[in-house]
Amino acid sequence: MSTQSAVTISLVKEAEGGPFVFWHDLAAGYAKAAELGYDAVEVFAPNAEAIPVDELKALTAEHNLKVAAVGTGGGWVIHKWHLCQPDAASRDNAKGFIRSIIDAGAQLGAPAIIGSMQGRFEGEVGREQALDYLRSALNELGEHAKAAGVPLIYEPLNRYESNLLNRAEDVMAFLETLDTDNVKILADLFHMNIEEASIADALRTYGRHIGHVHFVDSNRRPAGCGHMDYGPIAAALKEIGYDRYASAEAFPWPDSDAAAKATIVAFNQYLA
Ligand SMILES: [Mn+2]
Repeated sequence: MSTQSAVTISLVKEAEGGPFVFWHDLAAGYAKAAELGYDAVEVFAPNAEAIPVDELKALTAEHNLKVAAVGTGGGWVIHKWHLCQPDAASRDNAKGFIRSIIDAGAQLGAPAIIGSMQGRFEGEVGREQALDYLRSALNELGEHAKAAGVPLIYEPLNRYESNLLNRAEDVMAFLETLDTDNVKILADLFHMNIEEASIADALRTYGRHIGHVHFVDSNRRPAGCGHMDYGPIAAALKEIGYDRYASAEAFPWPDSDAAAKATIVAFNQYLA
């Protein structure tokens, strides 16, 4: 099996203006994704209760599209919770929020993604303390996801969004300190373009640990609308035998339909 295609649908009002292709209408997003030949959708909901599992199961059956992954960023965008906050109550809120999204996604066979919910170190929380908080949370949530039958996806971010782990070498060293074997890496090409000397080499460093890819261009516009060099990226993904999703997490530029179309054209050119 080769790489599968996916496209994002955001249901989060507070995230408007963010890098998601389709917005607020699951049925319309599924219909358009199916028409363009996508394999799956990635759903970003404000919380677990807002993930309509039954409706998604029906849409999945109707359009023969799977749910590639579910996002957890609503906990940060709406509540400003994250896993490295100084007080235990806030960290527990963050973990509970993510745990409930893992459970909802698992009913659809979809893993949850931890991106902005990882947080950052600042103030009274130093770097090592924050990494300890993150390690503990990933161990706990990774094992929770394992029991639910899905991996847990951890997304390294660029330096402007988190100061914890920005580069593949550092991420891999950290990953080796986890007790759980159920945490996979999300390789987001936009973040990697900012941080890595070579995106292709970084993908090889991650190797079999990659569980999801955010397929997007250098400027967060859809693939093909920036200056990303996809040839070496595609070659690296093929070399490591990547067979999960390349998901369009891009601005709806110039509009949602055109962004979805541009991405699937680039996907078919490089990754299909
Ligand atoms: Mn991403």
